[in-house]
Amino acid sequence: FDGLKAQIESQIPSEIARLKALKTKYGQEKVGEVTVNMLMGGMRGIVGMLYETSLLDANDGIRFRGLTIPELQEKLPGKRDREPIPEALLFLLLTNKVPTEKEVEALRADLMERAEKFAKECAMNDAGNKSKKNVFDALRALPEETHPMTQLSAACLAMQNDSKFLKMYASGTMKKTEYWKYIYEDALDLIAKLPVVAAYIYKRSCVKEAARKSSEVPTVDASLDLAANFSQMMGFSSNECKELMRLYLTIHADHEGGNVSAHATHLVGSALSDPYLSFSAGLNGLAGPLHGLANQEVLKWLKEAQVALKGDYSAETVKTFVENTLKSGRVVPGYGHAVLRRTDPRYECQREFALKHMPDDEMFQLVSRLYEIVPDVLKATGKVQNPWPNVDAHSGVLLQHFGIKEENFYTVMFGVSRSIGCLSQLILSRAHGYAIERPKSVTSKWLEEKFQ
Ligand code: FAM
Repeated sequence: FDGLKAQIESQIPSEIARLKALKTKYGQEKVGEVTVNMLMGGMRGIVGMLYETSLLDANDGIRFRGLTIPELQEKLPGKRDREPIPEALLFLLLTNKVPTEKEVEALRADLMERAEKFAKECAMNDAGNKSKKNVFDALRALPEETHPMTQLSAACLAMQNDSKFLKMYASGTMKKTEYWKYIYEDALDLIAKLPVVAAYIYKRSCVKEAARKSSEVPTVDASLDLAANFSQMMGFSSNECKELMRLYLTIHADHEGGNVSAHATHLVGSALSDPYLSFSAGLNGLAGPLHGLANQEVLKWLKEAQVALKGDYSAETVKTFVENTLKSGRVVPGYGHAVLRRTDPRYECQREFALKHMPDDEMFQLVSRLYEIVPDVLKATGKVQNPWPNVDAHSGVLLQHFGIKEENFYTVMFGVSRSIGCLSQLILSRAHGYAIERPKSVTSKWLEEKFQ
């Protein structure tokens, strides 16, 4: 299947010409100013990179190639029920075009073929030729209690041996204009392999009951879509859970370029590191509690609240619980955002999913109650820029409901999804010849000398 690759290729000349014209015409124009506050505040608000696949507006929320989440839900083809499938989003991100049903199906089949081939080869490897190690051997060598995110990132590195870009670069025969083709192959391989590796990590390390545990290479059902197969490999075959996985993998895929995981992937990739190296770096950033790990933190916190509140979700009691969290020096996980200044649309669509599929779930009711209370408590601190919930405030409660109760796995699912956005941009960055990143840093002494 080369429909998608051919479409990307056909767009490259006009995209490069467009970027060149932008540079020629506006190369000397200013896009903003940098204050010392911005410099010292984590580069907040500095316009400093090109990132085509999505754009975040403080008030409108995220747009994937111009489309909001409700628009994705409406317009992307390939749906099994109501939610879009991530294959359709991947096509959109790479081509800036809503694909046809046929195009989505072809991409789905391509990804599932890659996944199946990978899983079969590794399983055969396990059964037969023990001298040829594979990524699952690398994971088995890690202690079972190693954090699942560390395992996922290590797995990316362990799979780097398979990088086609790496081999071509080392051969010295690849032209610069061809880089993207091998990055594309690696990226699609990686997007296909990650759910298999993640399901393996789940069953080996996260699941506690002996009956659900396994250290076998998962079996891929290539007739399914990527998300449904992921859910099934983890041991959840209900249609509702598959539908949740489609929503989950779609909405976590991309959030413009400056967030830690996207930026880390982009930065490392700019040194021509292959997708395995680059995305492993992104995952390491996603594993931080202020970024992707927040979904794990939220669940822990909700469980703490359940114990402390003993079913009393009255406004006063919940408010005191939230205030105590702040008093203990912790952040309220799942609330706040560096860019957004409203309730995250990714929160809203998960809330809709909950209202449709599990309105009576007790933990969902707690989450809803917190939504009424937390913003005012955060506003009262006088320093929180955005008191509204983000994506992580809701995802865990949905997963719990459908049986995915092991919260230390949640960020791994985020990572599986994030590969779709980060790696799409990585392909485009190489296709359009982006430069290596090298911003200027200064010392505090330099700043003092400049302004004193
Ligand atoms: N609870 C308590 N304090 C908070 C807060 C929260 N949820 N959000 C922000 N603040 C504090 C923040 O710590 C800072 O305090 P200091 O000045 O004492 O350091 C102050 O408010 C101003 O911060 P800000 O400008 O509003 O936010 P930042 O842009 O610095 O940080 C976040 C953004 C996301 C790191 C921050 O809101 C936070 O820590 N939230 C909780 C963790 C979380 O949910 N992260 C997930 C973000 C998510 F969308 C993702 O990446 N998956």
